Amino acid sequence: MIEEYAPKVAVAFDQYNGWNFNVAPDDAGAYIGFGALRERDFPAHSNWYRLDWLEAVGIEPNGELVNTADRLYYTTEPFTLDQFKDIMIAFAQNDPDGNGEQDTFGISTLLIDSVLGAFGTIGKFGDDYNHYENGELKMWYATDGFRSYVQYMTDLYDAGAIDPDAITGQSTLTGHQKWAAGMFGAQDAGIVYADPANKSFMGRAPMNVLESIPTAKLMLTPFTVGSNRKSQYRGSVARGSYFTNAYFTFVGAHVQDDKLARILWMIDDINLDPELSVYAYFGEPGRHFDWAGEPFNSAISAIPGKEYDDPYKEGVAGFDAVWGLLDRERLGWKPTYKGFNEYLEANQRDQMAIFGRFDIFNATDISDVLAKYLPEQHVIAQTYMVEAITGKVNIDETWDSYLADLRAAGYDDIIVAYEKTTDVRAHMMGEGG
Ligand SMILES: [Ca+2]
Repeated sequence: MIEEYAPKVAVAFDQYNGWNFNVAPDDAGAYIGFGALRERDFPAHSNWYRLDWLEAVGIEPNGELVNTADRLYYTTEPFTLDQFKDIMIAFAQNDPDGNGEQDTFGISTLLIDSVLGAFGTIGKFGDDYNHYENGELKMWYATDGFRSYVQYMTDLYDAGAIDPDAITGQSTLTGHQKWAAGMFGAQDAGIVYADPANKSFMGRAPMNVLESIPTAKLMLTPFTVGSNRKSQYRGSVARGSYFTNAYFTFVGAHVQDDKLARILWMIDDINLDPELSVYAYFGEPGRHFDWAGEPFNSAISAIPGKEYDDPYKEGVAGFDAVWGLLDRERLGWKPTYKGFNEYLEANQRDQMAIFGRFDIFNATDISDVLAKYLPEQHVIAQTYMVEAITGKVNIDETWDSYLADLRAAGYDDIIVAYEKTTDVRAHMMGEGG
């Protein structure tokens, strides 16, 4: 019925593994929904730097520097880990803001994705990836990559390049306020924020510093690369719906076929017919929104001068105006970062994914196991990370006992439970698993 009454959905299923993903567990030939497991085939985040600070400390970007808007740039080549360390130390020690005081930091976090990725692992507390390392399934905080990361961060800490509030986890200022005040000079953030026309983005980091400091310049780069010239991007695998509407559409199991045909037809058109889907999501062009460029081939923008009660909810600001439709080639990217995104798509695709195991079909007890053990795992890993980075413990001497502490707190049970879930890469490649 999907092929007959929802042909555009059928094409999407062909493209995104849907025929494999949505199979009803106990009913051959039946489908339970419109979900997808999609490899996100483009990086959504980049390194953001204060370019005026790089200029002040005399560090040249790699690759070609491209100006996309007033005081907004991207460069086509990432920095290496060695360069990143030099930048962080210079930002802390060489007075990049020129006020004569040593009062700035490189970063304001202990966990910076782009550096963790350069060491070959991804994850954070609350977003706990697992992946294979040398054939062994591990939680991210137990990998050799994490160990190397923590070792690297000790040098940044020694040089005063890390905001000490990141160590204590406490501050009177938010990260957004610190960035706006020019207290640190590099962070990871979404490429999507690089949009001066978007007021909600201008009100938060990283863009807010362009308004608070008139001489500030920002530069995006691809994620820092490790010794093998590779990085990894967190958020590589997305599980969800193909379509915003279908995500909220539930159809009774016993609905008659003639009604189901009409439901499928509506889902097909509202989501995948270009004109109808634009109308359903954003309203009428010229009345509710403007095209940023050519109709159906550019991003959604607010109408200049029009008062919106809430531009975000009305779909002309924020993520929805960018990510709203399946076909992001057609509607996706604001002109300010289109070039950067195209560069990343062409050059960084193979650096996207570390696939581990995931309970795609909600068919194992992994969520119970995680609920039982993860809070204590977080305490152990977070404490170790802080103590190692600040030099309270020697990593070479304590790494094995750290792993033993994790094991004593349920680590092996987590791995055993994950081993029963689906191997994501094998599944996406149609190999079962
Ligand atoms: Ca200073």
